[in-house]
Amino acid sequence: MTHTPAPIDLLIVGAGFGGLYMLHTARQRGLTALVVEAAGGVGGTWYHNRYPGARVDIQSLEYSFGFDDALQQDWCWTERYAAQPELLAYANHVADRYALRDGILLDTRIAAAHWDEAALVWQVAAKDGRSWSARHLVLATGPLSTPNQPDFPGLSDFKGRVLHTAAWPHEPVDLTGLRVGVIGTGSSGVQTITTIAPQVAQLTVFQRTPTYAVPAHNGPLDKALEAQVKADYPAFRERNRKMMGGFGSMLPPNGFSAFSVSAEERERMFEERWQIGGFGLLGTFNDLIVNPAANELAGEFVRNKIRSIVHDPATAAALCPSHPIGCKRLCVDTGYYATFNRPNVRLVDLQTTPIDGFTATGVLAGGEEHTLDALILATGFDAMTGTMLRLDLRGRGGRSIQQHWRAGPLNYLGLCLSGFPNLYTLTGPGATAAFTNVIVAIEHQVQWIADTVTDLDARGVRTLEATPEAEAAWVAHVNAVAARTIYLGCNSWYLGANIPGKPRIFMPLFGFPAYVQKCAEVQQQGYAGFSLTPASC
Ligand code: NA7
Repeated sequence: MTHTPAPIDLLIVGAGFGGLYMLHTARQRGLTALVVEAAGGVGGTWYHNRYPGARVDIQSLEYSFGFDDALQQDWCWTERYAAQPELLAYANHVADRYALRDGILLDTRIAAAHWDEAALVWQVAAKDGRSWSARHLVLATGPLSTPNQPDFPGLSDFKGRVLHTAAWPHEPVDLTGLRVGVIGTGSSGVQTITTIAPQVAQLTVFQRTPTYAVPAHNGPLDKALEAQVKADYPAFRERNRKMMGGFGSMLPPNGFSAFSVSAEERERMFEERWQIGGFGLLGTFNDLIVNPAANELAGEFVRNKIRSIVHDPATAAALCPSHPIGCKRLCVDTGYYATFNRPNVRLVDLQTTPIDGFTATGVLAGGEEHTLDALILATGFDAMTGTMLRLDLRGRGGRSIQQHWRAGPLNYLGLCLSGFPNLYTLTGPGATAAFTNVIVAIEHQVQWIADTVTDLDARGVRTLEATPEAEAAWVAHVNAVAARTIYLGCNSWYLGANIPGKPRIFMPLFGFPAYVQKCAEVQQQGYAGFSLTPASC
C-alpha cells in the first residue's frame, strides 16, 4: 500500500458525533488529525436515518455535548426529544463552530488499514486510491451504521419501491395515498409506523417480535426546564455522568425493590413514570433489570396498557411481548399501540404467518397476498461490529479483524484490540455506548484516547497494545455483568442475535460510572493490561 511520507497523529474514520469530537479534542491537544467520512456530510446516524418520524429517544437537554459550556448555553432545542433534522443541524453547527471542516474529508470511504510493523504506523487507504499513514487509528464508525438487509428470498420479484429506514433517500419520499408495508418493529419501525399511518392509504405492519414501547410525551421544550438546566449545566452533566446510563438524573431510579411495596402502590408508581414518559419506567424499582420476577411485573404493566389501548383483542394479544422488558432496547413512542386502532392499519404476525415470498405487487404471508406500492425495511443494523468487519483491517503479522473476531469481538476496555497496536474503537463492542447516552459515552472515550496519546508521547512510548489476557478477561467481564441482568433473555442486537450466523457474544457493557472508573484506573496503573513499545525499539 502506498502512503504519504509524513504520518499524521490520528486518522479518524467517521464524522458522526464521535469523529467530530475526536477531531476537535485532538486539535486542542496539538495533535494532527484527519477525519475520513464515506457520506456526503457530517452527522453519522443523523445523516443517514432520515425516515419519517426519526428522532432521539433521550431528552435533547441530555443528548448533546457538554464539553463546552458556551455551546450548551447557546444551542436551543425546540423539542423535548429532537427530531432528525434538528440533530443533523446540531452536528453541522458543531462542525462549523469549532472550525472542523478543513479536517474532514467527505465522500471518501476507507477500504483498508494495515499496521506497518517496521514504521509503527497505520497505512490507511480509501476506496478511491488515496492513502495516508497515521500513528493512531480511531474507528469512530458508530455502533449502528451498517443497515441489516435480511436475505428475503424473492424480494427482487417485488416491483414496488423498497426503502430501508437507515438508508433513507435524501429527496422527499411521498407515501401519501399509497399502500405501504413495514417489516420490523424496533425503534425505527415504531417511529416510522406512527408517523406514516395517517398519510398512507393502507399500512401493513409485518411483526416478527412484538415490542415494548413507552410514551415519549414529546412536545415543545419546556422553557422553564431549559432555564433551570442551563442555570447550572455543568452540575447537571456531572449528575448524569454518575447515572448508570449517563442520563436520567431528572428522574433518578428508585432505590428499592418492586416487591417492597404493595401491588396497588407498585401500579401507582409504574403509572406515575408512564405518565412522565421515556426510559424512566425501567427505574421505577431497582431490581427490574436484575430480577426476572420483578422485570415481569413491569412487562405485565405495559402489556396491560397495550390491552387497554388496542381495541381488537386479537391484535392486542399479538402486540404483547413475552420477552423481558428492556432486554431489547425499549422504544419511546408517540401513539404506537393506538395506531393499530386505525382502520387503515393492519398487523401481520410473522410468528403465525411467516413471509412465504413476494409477488410483483406485494408480500405473501400465511397464504395471503398483501398488496403494496412500497415496502419499508425497518430491520435494524449489523450492530457494533458490522461496519468494522467490512473493512480490510489488518494488525500485527497481517492478522485480519475477521480472523481476530471470528468467535466474537475480542477487545479490551471496549477501546483496544490485541494485535492491533494504536487502534481505538469508539462506541464499539465492550464499551457502554449502547446502554448509555451515546454522546456522554463518546466524550468519555475521546478524552481517554486523547489523554492516552498525549501521555504516551510525553513518555516516549510509540505503541500501545492490549494483551490477549486482558482482552479475554474483559470480554468475560462484559458477559458476566450481562449474566447478572435480564439482558441475556432475548434475541437482541446487543447479543448479535439479529444477524444469522453472527457469534452470540454479549457486546455492550452495562454500567457507565464503573466503566469510567476502570478506564481511569488502567491509565493510573501505567496502562495495566497493555504492552507498550518504547521509542528505542
Ligand atoms: P432493531 O431494534 O434491531 O429492530 C429491527 C426490527 O426488524 C425488529 O423488529 C426485528 O425483529 C425486525 N427484523 C429484523 N430482521 C427481520 C427479518 N428477517 N424478518 C422480519 N423482521 C425482522 O433496529 P432499529 O433500527 O429499529 O433500532 C436500532 C436502534 O436504533 C435502537 O435499538 C435504538 O438504539 C435506536 P426481531 O426483534 O429481531 O425479531
